[in-house]
Amino acid sequence: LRAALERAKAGGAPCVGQWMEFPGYTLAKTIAGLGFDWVLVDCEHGNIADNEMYLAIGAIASSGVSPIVRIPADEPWMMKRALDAGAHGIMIPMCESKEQAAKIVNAMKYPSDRWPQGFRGSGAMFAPANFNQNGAQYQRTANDNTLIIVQIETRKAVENVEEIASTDGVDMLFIGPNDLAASLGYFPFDHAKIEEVQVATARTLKACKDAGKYAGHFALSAEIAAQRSKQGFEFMNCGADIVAVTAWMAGEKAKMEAL
Ligand code: 3PY
Repeated sequence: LRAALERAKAGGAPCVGQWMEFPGYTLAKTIAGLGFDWVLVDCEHGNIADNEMYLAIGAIASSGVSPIVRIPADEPWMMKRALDAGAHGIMIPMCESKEQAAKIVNAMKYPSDRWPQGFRGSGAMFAPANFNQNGAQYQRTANDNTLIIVQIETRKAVENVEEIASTDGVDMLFIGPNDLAASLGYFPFDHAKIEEVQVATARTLKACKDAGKYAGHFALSAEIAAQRSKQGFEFMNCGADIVAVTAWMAGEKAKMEAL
């Protein structure tokens, strides 16, 4: 995952993935088999319970693709479960301050010389296999290998974005444009057309560049993802399973009715 992000940062192909809202080993395997850099298992808004998260992570990692889990909130126990299941990266919604970002980082790091404040508990039984490692190798390298992604999606987050970006251990800031628009007082789905949202987006991107952090943006199509890539974002999805299923099936239904 870090190699794909570095490729994107160096001006190569963006680090692109897909978004899973449905549960299922076979669905995860099918999406990962399409050859994305990553697939995100959305445990914030998706219908994905704990055991289904485990299955999806295993399916994605065994396809040579990086599983990323979005947890519902910045709860250390949720980070621990997703990390222990073998996620290569964790996305945390609604990060609003440097203090919150630092707490997130500490929860995701094993205590070590580099991370004396780290408080992740040892006991990752299943994660090593999803990194093709044994337990000791995983224990030694997890702090460096697992990606910490915080979401910028509120007015307060944007006000503090330079400080959040400068937080040691935060790897990426990822814009949730719908929540950001809502927090700024607009209808979420109109985010692309709203100047204030785009100004906040540009400020977040600049904060990432200045702090040497990766920048990510939510996108539900290749066109939008490519636009964000041109703007300087390294990491974006280009769709979601629920959107693919409903758009395609509704389209076929409409065609059928017209035949
Ligand atoms: C948003 O658009 O607010 C997101 O977090 C993407 O799911």
